[in-house]
Amino acid sequence: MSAVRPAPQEVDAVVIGAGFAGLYTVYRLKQMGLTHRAFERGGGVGGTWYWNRYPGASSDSESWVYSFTFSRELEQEWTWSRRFPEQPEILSYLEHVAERFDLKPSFAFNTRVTGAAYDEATARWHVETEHGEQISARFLITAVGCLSAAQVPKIPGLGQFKGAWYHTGEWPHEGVDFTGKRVGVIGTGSSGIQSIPVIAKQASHLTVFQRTPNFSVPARNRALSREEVETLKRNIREIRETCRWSSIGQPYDWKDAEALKVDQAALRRQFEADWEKGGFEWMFGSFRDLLVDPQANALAADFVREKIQAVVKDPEVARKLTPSGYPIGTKRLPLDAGYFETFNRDNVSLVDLRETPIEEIVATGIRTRERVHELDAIVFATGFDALTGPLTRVGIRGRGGETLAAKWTAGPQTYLGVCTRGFPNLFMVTGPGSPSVLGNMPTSIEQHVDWIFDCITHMRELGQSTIEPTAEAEAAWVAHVKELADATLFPHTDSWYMGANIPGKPRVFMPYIGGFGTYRQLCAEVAEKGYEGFSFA
Ligand code: NA7
Repeated sequence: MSAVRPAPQEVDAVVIGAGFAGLYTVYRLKQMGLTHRAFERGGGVGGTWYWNRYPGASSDSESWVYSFTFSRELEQEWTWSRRFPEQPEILSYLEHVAERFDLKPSFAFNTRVTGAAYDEATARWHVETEHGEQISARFLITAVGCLSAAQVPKIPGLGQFKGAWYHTGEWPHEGVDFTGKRVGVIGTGSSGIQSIPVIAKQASHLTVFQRTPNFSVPARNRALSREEVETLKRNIREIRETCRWSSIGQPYDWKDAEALKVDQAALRRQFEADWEKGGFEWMFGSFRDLLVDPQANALAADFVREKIQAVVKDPEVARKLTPSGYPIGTKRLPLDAGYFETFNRDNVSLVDLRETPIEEIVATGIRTRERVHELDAIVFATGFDALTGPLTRVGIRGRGGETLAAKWTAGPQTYLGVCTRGFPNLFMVTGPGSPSVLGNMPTSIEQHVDWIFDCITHMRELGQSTIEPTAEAEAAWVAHVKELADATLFPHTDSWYMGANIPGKPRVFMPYIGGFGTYRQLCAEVAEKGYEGFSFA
């Protein structure tokens, strides 16, 4: 008897991912009574927080905004312990959400989606998993995260290294004990800056391999008192409402004042006061010209440079750690817990890769142009193929078999960052061209998912089976995203926002930088005008 392939299972929607976005998407699907299957490559819920278990991993948004708003009960029941939640607590929160709303049964875990092809004849998506499952769905909703495709640079010789190596974004679940070990960390982005102070306390020696010195602002993380928690819970609705309409989805916004127009003593006082507060507010709740005017930016950059010089005792190390040549804030600004102080420890050394580049990895460590640094373990804090990487690697094929990767060779083409022409009924939660990583992620996610479900409701009411952007609307949106970015200092810097960290990736500023509140308003207007810029069939 020949093996007959079973007919694909038919559902209304397939969801990929079980992080904040996937969980909320499944919640909404259940609420609307739409049949669905959801897939997650990890063994449990959590997304980013399932994988990024490196020492010191923490959210850079305050806990009271880095959470869901869709349920008042959930909001009141859950109590965060710290100002900035750390990875284990965020993972517990997401597990709680999954249990509380009975979301887990919707997911197949340890199941990678290996392809999704749009069939024009049936107007349905055919989705395949690594286990050979076939599903036919009307809607494909990607909730794959923006920073989930980990990048290990192709440094020759990694295969011969006798020690252990790790990427921060794919950290072993059992944890890693660096006690008594000589550890090398490559990379000084947020993950490096969060993990370096913690690893330094464990390792016998830590060598930090730095390619570009980074600016960083103190997080000043701390436990929340009972009184604070009570006040926050009492005011949570107003706090959240402010986030919804602010520039970066946070409960603060740019000040009306401009750095170049205020008195320099007042500017200094403001910088100092915000520095003491800690957190992103130092930059993104500050003078509104900081990210658009190079001279204003230089005032902020000089302030941080001074702080570095004041903290780091060895003048040569301080020199190497001091960033220059790019505006502060145009690489994703890290928050830290004693990062620069760590370089005053006797067991920490810094290798400036601009002076002595890595040549290869050898059995016993890393060889730079100068010498071999003997290591027992290497930590790659080398980042991600951001925003487009998580989507293009799924193997999504639209009309005529075109892949997303092929369509986006010159940079992502989307309308509102949620849909892309030629891929009908594909919805990308926090896709490129939306504010996504420039805002508080849960705020971005909820807005996108709500918009998607309003759109699906609209289609249901009008009996429409497919939606996709018009060519004109998509081209205009791509141009608008670029125009907004070009009015800022961001495009001048090599950053993952620009795709500059991935060899061969087109140099395009990928997120929408017009402000989260403005974006929310635009999306609402598109919907009010009968989904202007979309065509239905
Ligand atoms: P990032 O921010 O992309 O940082 C990666 C770091 O690794 C950065 O310092 C890079 O230097 C460095 N890097 C990358 N490739 C190499 C090679 N080949 N050699 C040496 N150094 C290298 O990633 P993170 O994981 O820290 O943060 C990602 C986001 O996650 C973060 O912003 C939050 O939003 C959460 P470079 O600056 O490119 O010279």
